[in-house]
Amino acid sequence: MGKRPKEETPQKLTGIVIKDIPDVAVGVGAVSSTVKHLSKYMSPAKALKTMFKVNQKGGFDCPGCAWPDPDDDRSKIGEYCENGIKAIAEEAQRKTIGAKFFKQHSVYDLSLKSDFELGKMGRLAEPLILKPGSSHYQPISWSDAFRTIAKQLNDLDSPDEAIFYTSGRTSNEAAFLYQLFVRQFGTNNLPDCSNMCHESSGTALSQTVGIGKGSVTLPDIYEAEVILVMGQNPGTNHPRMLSALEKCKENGGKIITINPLPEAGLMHFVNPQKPTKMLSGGTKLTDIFLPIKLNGDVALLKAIMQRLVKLDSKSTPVLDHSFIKEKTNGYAAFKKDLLTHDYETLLDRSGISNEQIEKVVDLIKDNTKIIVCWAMGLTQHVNGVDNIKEIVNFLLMKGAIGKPGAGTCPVRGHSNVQGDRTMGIWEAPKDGFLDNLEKTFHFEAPRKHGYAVVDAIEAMHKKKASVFFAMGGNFLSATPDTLYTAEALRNCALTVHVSTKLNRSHLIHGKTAMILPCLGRTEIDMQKEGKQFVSVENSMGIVHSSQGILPPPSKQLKSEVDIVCNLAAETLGDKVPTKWMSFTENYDSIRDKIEEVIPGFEDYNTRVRRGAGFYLPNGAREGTFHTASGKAEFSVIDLPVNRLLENEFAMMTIRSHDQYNTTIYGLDDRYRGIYNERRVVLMNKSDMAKHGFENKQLVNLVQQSNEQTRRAEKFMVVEYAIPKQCVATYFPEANVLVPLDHVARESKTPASKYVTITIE
Ligand SMILES: Nc1nc2c(c(=O)[nH]1)N[C@H]1C(S)=C(S)[C@@H](COP(=O)(O)OP(=O)(O)OC[C@H]3O[C@@H](n4cnc5c(=O)[nH]c(N)nc54)[C@H](O)[C@@H]3O)O[C@H]1N2
Ligand SMILES: Nc1nc2c(c(=O)[nH]1)N[C@H]1C(S)=C(S)[C@@H](COP(=O)(O)OP(=O)(O)OC[C@H]3O[C@@H](n4cnc5c(=O)[nH]c(N)nc54)[C@H](O)[C@@H]3O)O[C@H]1N2
Ligand SMILES: [Mo]
Repeated sequence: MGKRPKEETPQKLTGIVIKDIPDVAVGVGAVSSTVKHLSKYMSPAKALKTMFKVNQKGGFDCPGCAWPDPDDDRSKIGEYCENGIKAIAEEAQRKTIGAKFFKQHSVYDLSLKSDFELGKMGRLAEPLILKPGSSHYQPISWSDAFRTIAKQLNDLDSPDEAIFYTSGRTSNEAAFLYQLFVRQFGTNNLPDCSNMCHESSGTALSQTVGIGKGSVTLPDIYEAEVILVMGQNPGTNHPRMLSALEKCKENGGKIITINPLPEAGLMHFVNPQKPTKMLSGGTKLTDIFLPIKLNGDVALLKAIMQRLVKLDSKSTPVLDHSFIKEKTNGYAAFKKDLLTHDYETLLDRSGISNEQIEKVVDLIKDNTKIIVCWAMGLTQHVNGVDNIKEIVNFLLMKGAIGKPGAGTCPVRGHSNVQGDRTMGIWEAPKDGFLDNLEKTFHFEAPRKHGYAVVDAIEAMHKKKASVFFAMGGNFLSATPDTLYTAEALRNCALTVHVSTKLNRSHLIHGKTAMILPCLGRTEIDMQKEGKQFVSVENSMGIVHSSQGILPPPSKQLKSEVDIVCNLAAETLGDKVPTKWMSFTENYDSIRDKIEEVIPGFEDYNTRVRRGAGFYLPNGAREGTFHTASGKAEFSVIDLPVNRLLENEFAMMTIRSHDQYNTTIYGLDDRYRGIYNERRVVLMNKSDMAKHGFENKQLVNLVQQSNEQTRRAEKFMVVEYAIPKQCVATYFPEANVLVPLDHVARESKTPASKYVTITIE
């Protein structure tokens, strides 16, 4: 065994360049950046062919974000966006790494590379094993790999000693089979990236409006009178959303942006698909920008709602009283509590002035078609679930849900994270789902809830679990408390990753480790009965097909479906009646089973073949609330207390423009004017003066809790328009600072948007 691999991205600085923040997003800059990125990996002809097929009916679903495609009327050059193209280019690269590469590079050597460098090595080309005590990965045959994993699983004292993680790119078909395999094996240990992402939204929405998903469709966005965009940076993370917001504005809608940072994309947008707009300078998207303090959202919403309640009268109602009466529960208690809060305190906690709040209230009081969009800026807080419930309170008092142009819009991250949940990737499945699974597949499903992400890390750390299997993702770098998580993974007897690209989770491993290379979404999936397509569900609950078009970069790659079937057949043998290998021949057979188990998938194989796909049932969208009371629930939400000492900062960890979660496409954050460096900490000018920090000064970030100190060294201070005592760093470099137990109440989502640190 060689030296112990490094868990963190090495603390190498790459040479920062700071430029002015651009005042518009997308436009020519994005188009040229797109061409640059694609041509790094493929010929211009191939690049063009690929671009034409992105998010087209009959094409493949972009492996970037989960923003939906228009039902009709899709742009002829592909519903592409700059960052979608980067995601495709990253996957579609032809360079491969296999036996020879891993013979040359030890696991330790690879751990000295940055995440950016690891990603650039190429696509994983063949199955690999790292044997106990060995310093290098070496090839293993697929059959030996499956046999080794199956044996390890079957030797466990209890199925609950194995953990099966999922990232959110896995197709419906693969996800459905994967959860079936895991439950036939005997556990509900199915943590997923959703636990770190929109779990707070799911929890809050299920309790209040009876469905853990958003209620709006794209046409609703176009039709809305007011849209609030809270804690979200679509210019970088959901660029196609900007076109939808543009349409809303063209129809006379107004946009209120609530964010500690003036994110470029939201301020001003030049649609790359509208050349005339490009010449005229584009659209100003945000009408009112509220530079909120970190975690000031509950205070802000309370202030707005208090003003609305006080304005409301019999002669000039601003609230929807008939909706409140007929469709909701708990309004009286909610209102009583709301009015107890001191208005000045609310302003102070939010960091927003009375004048700005009056402007918002003016806009909202006479409108009823209101949508709130949100993402990680709201979910990743200790009070993440409360944040969402407070949004629901706000929509309910205005009657702004269950009708056109109004409702909830949690903007999902990974391209199929919502579909994976629908397919049963969940550590806390509902009994009804398990009942159907049992009936269809004739086995007894485990009923005890399994581990979510944070519990899974704890379990491995305490040696209560010893096999870790990941369907995609980069568990080590995506999770909090990197060093602790590394110890947890190192405690395992076996760690296995089904992956397309090399990442840090392959390097921090159990006694034995394996990498199983799989096809990407863009690639042709050829099986016994011909080319297969898969299906996915986007952020607005539309299920549609995705068909790869590129030849796979290596003959040895298997589809995720194929991998699950082989593993299940090898592990379960004849202990279950399911004919596992038959599913690989034609994925229609998987969809038939999904249809039997999950409501809303009637005629799946027919409907998924129709153009844009089909909508899943959504009660909240129709104004029917499947809660215990049959009504939408108001909630009484505590006002969060964000106490910071003089020398402390609240730190959020965010994404740059050149990354997809832990995959680093490049070192620039163009829309924030930061180039060629990721180890930065964005800080307010007056804080810099107060603490004597200069621009580009090197500092160490320190987090202290439960008598434990976490350190992230060598970060560069960058002066930025961010509220006082708030700082921002990039995920995943700063994940070492997020304590494992710093999670949202109820949803257990790591609170990585508010970590208290000091800076030295
Ligand atoms: N290109 C690209 N696309 C992606 C991803 C990617 O990494 N790259 N990731 C995908 C995934 S998995 C996800 S979940 C989404 C993530 O999409 P986002 O949620 O947009 O991503 P973050 O960078 O985490 O941005 C959070 C935003 O919230 C703001 N914020 C932070 N704290 C607060 C707060 O307390 N209150 C308010 N109001 N705002 C706050 C930040 O300033 C930032 O603008 O994007 C998806 N799409
Ligand atoms: N501090 C902090 N931490 C965070 C966040 C944050 O904002 N701040 N955000 C959280 C969020 S929202 C999320 S969703 C998680 C993301 O957590 P993950 O989903 O675990 O991480 P990714 O970086 O998206 O995973 C990338 C890896 O997936 C593999 N991959 C890519 N495509 C495929 C495919 O088609 N099939 C398979 N099998 N593998 C594939 C590649 O090997 C790649 O290296 O991180 C969370 N962590
Ligand atoms: Mo996410």
